[in-house]
Amino acid sequence: MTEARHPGGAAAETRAGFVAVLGAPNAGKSTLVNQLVGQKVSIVTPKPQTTRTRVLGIMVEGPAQLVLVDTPGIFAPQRRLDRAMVQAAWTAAEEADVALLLVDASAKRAVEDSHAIAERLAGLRAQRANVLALNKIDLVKREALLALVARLNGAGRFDATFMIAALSGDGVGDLKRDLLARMPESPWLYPPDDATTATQRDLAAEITREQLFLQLRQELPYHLAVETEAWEEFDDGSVRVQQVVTVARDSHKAMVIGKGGTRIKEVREKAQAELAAAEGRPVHLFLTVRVRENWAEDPATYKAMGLDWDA
Ligand SMILES: Nc1nc2c(ncn2[C@@H]2O[C@H](COP(=O)(O)OP(=O)(O)OP(=O)(O)O)[C@@H](O)[C@H]2O)c(=O)[nH]1
Ligand SMILES: [Mg+2]
Repeated sequence: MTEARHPGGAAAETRAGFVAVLGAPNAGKSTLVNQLVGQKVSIVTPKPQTTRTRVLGIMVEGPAQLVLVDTPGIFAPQRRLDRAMVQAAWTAAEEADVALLLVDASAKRAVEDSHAIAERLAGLRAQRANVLALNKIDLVKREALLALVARLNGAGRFDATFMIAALSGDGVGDLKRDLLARMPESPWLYPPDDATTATQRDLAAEITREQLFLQLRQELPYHLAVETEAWEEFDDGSVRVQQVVTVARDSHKAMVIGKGGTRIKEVREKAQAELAAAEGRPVHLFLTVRVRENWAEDPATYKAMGLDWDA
């Protein structure tokens, strides 16, 4: 068909579009985006609500460019920050060419956690395709998977269903081919070598936040933010990165720093090593912990994170 309209030019026809990756917290959305892009563009932890804003991962295969929109998990929001995170996910779905619902098939409440999202996506289907992917199939028996598909897609709400393990990449190739084929004819949306729209400063702050998520207990990771304040490159090829960890209380600051500074030292060392590997050059990371009681109730915080204050 394309050939008929563009004689001789069919092979050069490009396609591109956005795929919003949606799902309950901890479904493996960021893991999947990193797997599809082929490098880490979004942080991953075993804790829910790791991703706080939309993160774009970009990949090209053949004539098609996929722009994957990693989103914060969708859950019943309590705080203003939670509300803004959930809204960011829905905005991504509304703006995308394809909505991909990712479900943690190993979760006890897999259906309950995703049912409302599936319903709302069904309502958006007039404008876009909805694809369902059951994730973490390495942890689940096949019979259980089939039962889960029947419950989630019984009403035929989805245009396609896949079973994957985002972590190992099992099944991800088939999903990728399906998504690529769904992209509309379009010029590419980003330079083909770009893997993300996030800046080095953003990525560096996220790497530190990932360490804080991994190393701090209970609710503490949800009450802090990280920002890169300075990024200075030297002639010897190294880079000096200065970041601030903002917490809401003195007691939180004490826990982030740890006894004799041991916790912040460990966070700094791990984040610095990962950043140096990502940058492919020596990195000197400096962390300061600051108390700002109302950081989560400050419109400037939301603007900096790309979230909507009024969500
Ligand atoms: N066993 C197994 N674990 C997985 C798989 N995919 C992701 N995980 C793990 O699931 C956890 C959550 O992964 P994330 O990618 O951070 O999940 P997310 O959906 O982005 O989570 P939020 O950003 O918090 O909403 C991590 O510990 C991952 O390693 C998989 O295919 N198999
Ligand atoms: Mg995530």
